[in-house]
Amino acid sequence: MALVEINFDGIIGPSHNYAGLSLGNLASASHAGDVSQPRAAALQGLAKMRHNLGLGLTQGFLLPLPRPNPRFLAAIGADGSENPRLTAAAWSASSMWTANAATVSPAADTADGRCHLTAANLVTMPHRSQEWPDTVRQLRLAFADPAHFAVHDAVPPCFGDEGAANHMRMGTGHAAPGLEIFVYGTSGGAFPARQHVEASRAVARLHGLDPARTLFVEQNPEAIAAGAFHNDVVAVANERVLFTHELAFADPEGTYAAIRAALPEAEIVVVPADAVSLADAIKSYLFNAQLLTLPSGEMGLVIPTEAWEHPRVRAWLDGMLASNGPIRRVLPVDVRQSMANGGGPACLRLRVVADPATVDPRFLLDTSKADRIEAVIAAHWPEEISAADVGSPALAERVIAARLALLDALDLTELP
Ligand code: SUG
Repeated sequence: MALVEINFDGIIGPSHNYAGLSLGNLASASHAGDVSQPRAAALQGLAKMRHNLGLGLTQGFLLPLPRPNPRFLAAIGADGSENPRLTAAAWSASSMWTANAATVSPAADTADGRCHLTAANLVTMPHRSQEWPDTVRQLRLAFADPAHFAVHDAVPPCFGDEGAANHMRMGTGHAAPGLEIFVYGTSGGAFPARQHVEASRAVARLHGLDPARTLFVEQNPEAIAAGAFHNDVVAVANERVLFTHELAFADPEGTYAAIRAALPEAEIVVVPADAVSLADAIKSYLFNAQLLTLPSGEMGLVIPTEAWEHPRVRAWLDGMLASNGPIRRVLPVDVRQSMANGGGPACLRLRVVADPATVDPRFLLDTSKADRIEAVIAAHWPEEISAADVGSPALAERVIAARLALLDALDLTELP
């Protein structure tokens, strides 16, 4: 089979909760202390995967990581009873947002003709910094074939790296050589800039990218200060199309010119701030969308229902659909449980261009496997977790057993 884009969604783990751990992520802060619904969350994520499978697209998934994380607690000499924020960190289900699992360069872009993946160190947020060692184990299992894939450890922690959420790829097609665009932050005012340019440069070197087809673009500090803690909250690209908010980049015109110089076919759809303000874009997560090439060749935008229901965003989308632009369909999905922690449809997926036959089939989804996953979630995932439940030994046992039931159902028990 030919090379295709495969979206690997994170299955939302059984410890999903709202602990308000992410400074600069407005949704996470505003839902701190709310009661979460892990079962509903995981079913919403699975329904999104089924939706995209139903569009005729290839769909994969990654598994929740072990939580509460015994290795994280051991590394800081804690047993989980010391400090509620550290306990919550050890329980965090944040690996669901696989757009932060790694940065991926398809084979057509790399010097050795293999698809390269570098796990993201996620060092800016303690609860996320524990993810990468388990993530890299999983990536090495899913993409084990050395003829087609190279999986790198995370770059050193002195350089913050948040993975594909700050990386876009444009080109004439998924299989053709592409332009890789790394977006870094320098200052977010009160909020941290999570992506360091030196991390992006390191990833580009590790992947053997051609400097003539690689751009390093600064994120607009105003966007970070407004709550765009990752670039994928204000821009998304697919093949020749970039869909972006006017205020996403520090130098928008320079960025568009550099893209057009490297890719003359580029089509840049800019949403002006006087139609959708930065605040509306971040609240609705309009840009945290999956911009997908459908089997018909048309492009569709999978957005969260929050964007579809937002009056000014809806007005802009209606105008876009009525015009003759490159994005022909808008497809709303309900991922409200993830959205309440700042994770929209695009956060929940990692894009990998590959021949599905070269990927470990246990990580690829079909309808019968989705049924199997759904049955495990329905039987084992807690219905609710309140702030007071986080740290409870009885709930920890249930969360651990739930994940193991899923690994068992998918024949993936070799994952630690
Ligand atoms: O890193 N939220 C995640 C959301 C990640 C979204 N990903 C992308 N934009 N690609 C984060 O801020 C919330 C956890 C908490 O508050 O408990 C959290 O980690």
